[in-house]
Amino acid sequence: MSDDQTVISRARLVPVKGILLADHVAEGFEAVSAFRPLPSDILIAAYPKSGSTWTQEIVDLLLHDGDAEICRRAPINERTVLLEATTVVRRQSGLDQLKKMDPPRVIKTHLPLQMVPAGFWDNKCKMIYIARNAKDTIVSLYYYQKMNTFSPEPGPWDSFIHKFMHGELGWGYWHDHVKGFWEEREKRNIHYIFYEDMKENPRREVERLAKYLDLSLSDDVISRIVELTTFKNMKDNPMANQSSVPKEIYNQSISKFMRKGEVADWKNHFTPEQAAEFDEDYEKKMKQVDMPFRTQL
Ligand code: PPS
Repeated sequence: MSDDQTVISRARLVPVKGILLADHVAEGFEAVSAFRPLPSDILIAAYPKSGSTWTQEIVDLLLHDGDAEICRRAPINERTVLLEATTVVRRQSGLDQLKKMDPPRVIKTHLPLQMVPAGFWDNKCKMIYIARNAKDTIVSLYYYQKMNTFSPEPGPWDSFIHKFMHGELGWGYWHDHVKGFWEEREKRNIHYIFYEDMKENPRREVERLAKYLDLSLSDDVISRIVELTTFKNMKDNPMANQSSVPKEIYNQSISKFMRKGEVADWKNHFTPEQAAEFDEDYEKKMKQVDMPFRTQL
């Protein structure tokens, strides 16, 4: 029982194909794996807390010519659907939601590349991957697991860092997640974005996204989309800020979903010793790839 008398049953992590998933997601994995997408489906993939909601909002706006009203037709989780969502945390599973949606459908997943349903590759669906530097991702995830009362208990910050380094937080190692999509991006036509690039030059990234999606939009529309998807505007938008998720699930009095939206917030959380240990581990796991991650702008 929590302080406000809400019964909380946090998820347990269980391995599926060697990857730890929340128990309710693991239970539904077979059905998710068998999902047959339409060729027009667009998949947004990301390790948690990397900026996927931001990307979902941009893509929905791009598909609707920057029409703010249309993009307020429903909360972000209903306009664009988490493939592996279950009825433990949502009114409907992702698979049931998808049955009722008209194409082109925007689908989100946190699954690592090797667990993405084969149909997405068979149908050559457009696929966008968003990655964020590891240190800011883990800070964001720590606050998220505090406020998302169905996610595993994060525990103390220091042990959370170790769980991240040892791949004990769900969805597999962050390192493998970002590398998996990076290494396949050319062969499989994956549009790879970095959160830090979006922060640095959102217009350039929105234009790149439009091009990838074969959309030709006016400069005005692009400007409007950039403006509608600033951190401040999304934070104030009830259809984008996750305020419609019941408080029993997302307790935003603990931490807002739209929390800070910055690059280098990790500096406010890592001690110099923690940063040094993290960096040493990071070098070992990332040395074979040359990925342009930035931990500050
Ligand atoms: S989730 O729960 O996995 O879907 O989270 P995700 O949406 O991938 O990532 C949440 C973090 O992205 C930040 N965010 C933004 N940053 C900048 N601009 C915009 N528009 C934006 N929208 C969301 C959000 O605040 C989370 O990061 P932190 O660092 O916690 O603030």
